[in-house]
Amino acid sequence: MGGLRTQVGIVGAGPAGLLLGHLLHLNGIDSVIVENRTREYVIDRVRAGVLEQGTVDLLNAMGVGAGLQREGLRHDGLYISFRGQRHHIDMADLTSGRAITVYGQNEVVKDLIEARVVTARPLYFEAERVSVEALDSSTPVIRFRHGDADHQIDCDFIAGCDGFHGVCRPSIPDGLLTVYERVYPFGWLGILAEAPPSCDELVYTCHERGFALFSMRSSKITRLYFQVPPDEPIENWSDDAIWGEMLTRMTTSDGWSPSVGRIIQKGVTPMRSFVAAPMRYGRLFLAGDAAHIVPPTGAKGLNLAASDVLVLARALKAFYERRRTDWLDEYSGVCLRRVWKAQRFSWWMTSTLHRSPDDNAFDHQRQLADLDYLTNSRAAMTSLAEQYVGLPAEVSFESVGLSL
Ligand code: FAS
Ligand code: PHB
Repeated sequence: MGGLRTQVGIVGAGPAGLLLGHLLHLNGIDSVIVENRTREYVIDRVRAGVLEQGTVDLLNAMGVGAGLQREGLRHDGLYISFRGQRHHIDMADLTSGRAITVYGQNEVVKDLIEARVVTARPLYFEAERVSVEALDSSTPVIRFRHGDADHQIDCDFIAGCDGFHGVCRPSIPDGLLTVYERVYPFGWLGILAEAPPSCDELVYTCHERGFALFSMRSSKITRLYFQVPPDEPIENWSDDAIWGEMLTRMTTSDGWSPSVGRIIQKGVTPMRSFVAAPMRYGRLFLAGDAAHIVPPTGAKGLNLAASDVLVLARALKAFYERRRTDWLDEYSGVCLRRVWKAQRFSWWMTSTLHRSPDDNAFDHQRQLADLDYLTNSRAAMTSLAEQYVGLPAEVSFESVGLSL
């Protein structure tokens, strides 16, 4: 049995766990990261693609922004398309210069893993039978098997960054968490395609056949989605059928349509809104998808994970430097305030742009009127823009020893 000791044990090497590990490293705080998948699986997993201004600033301030600066695509605006017409929303103009950057989550994860390796701090992949215990004691424990050895890590704190299906949230005794959930009656069929982007910014489409989204990863790779029933088998969709549906929903009367190319990845993602509160139990702190899930329509998932760990890193730094515990006690409340705003925004984007099976003709006309108002009102466009590029951070970069 390998006995390890660390200040912060981190379960999960997704964006939340890796970002936290590096923020703690930059503040001289020790951590061990335990991940149950392989390094390749974690890197190749296709997920988010949109980074808020604040997440971009954080990655740069942490010194892990080289890839982002080299390959990230800054977008000052986006399009909302309905009734066969694209309407541009100039987010940078409406938010005094703030913007989003399109940079694949897998690239973010790859950059953070490389940074972790450079720090030589422990990062275990392919950990089996991971469990957490003694969460309400002063020495919580992570147990796992790695190779043919069992390991125990004695920690001061555990960060549960193990996503929605992880072990940390379910380890909190029953009855102590309040769960808020809405499961949507549709999912997204998403593809990666070898096709150069035919538009320089994202296009969100509300079509009578349902939602569709044009996004990208690079000057050669596009990422596209359309709405399907939640349990739709991907086998039902040949590549030709997928392109047929994409073009039907997205083509606009000015002749714009996504360029077609070889599909290199496809899958169906169910959609839900989920919040578990509080985001703390004893010495266990939940961050990212372990505590909350948003439908991807608002592109908030990855960005919320980043803002959670920024708040957690500040609290842990204050504890180790000044034995302050008030920020640890405030962690859940501070994060949930931002989480609920992102939940509201993601629900609104989802409800406004998707066709719900029990919607009737009145609902569709109301949606179109909502979009008509949105794209003709500076006030409404400003509201969307400021939420899409990301509301100001809850805590300052200085409070975690960073400067922009
Ligand atoms: P993650 O799920 O990314 O990471 C958790 C890590 O913990 C994983 O590596 C997992 O393998 C590991 N783990 C799980 N159980 C464990 C255990 N028992 N022991 C050890 N490790 C364990 N968000 C957007 O903003 N835009 C998008 O387009 C978008 N697309 C998405 C598409 C899909 C299919 C999914 C599922 C999510 C998408 N999201 C999107 C949301 C996504 O970006 C998440 O918000 C983001 O990955 C959250 O990061 P983490 O909290 O680190 O969780
Ligand atoms: C993506 O690029 O994968 C993406 C962009 C915006 C979203 C969701 C996904 O809302």
